[in-house]
Amino acid sequence: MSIFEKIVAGEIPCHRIYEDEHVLAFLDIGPLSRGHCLLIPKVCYVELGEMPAEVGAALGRVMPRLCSAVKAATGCDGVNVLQNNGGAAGQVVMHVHFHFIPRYTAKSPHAGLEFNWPAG
Ligand code: IU
Repeated sequence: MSIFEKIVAGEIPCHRIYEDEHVLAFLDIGPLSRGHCLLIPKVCYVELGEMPAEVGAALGRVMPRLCSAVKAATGCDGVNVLQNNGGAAGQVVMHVHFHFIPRYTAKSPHAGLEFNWPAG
């Protein structure tokens, strides 16, 4: 069982944001910025290329609303959606997940943690 399957099963606690039959969104335990969350399929696929199209569709259906909800809830100025696919790309948890990372301008009253991606 992957660590994220344990989160889905409730064996490891998380702050749930959205859930349906196929997907779960929850706050990242090590946020890169305030409000950083993850969207995952409930069934474990290690890499995007292994995932059936219907699971991709289930994730895709949620993405627009999740992105809007993250913006509304955090008051951020932008959102990076990022998916590390494979160890060489920085994937650490081997269960497909999409990062939703709120970004704040330096002037934002909501700014908290910040990070420097993309580095260029
Ligand atoms: P990566 O794309 O595999 O590098 O990112 C894994 C993310 O999963 C990373 O941001 C972790 O903070 C996050 N995470 C989590 O939210 N809860 C956990 O129990 C574990 C990792 I382990």
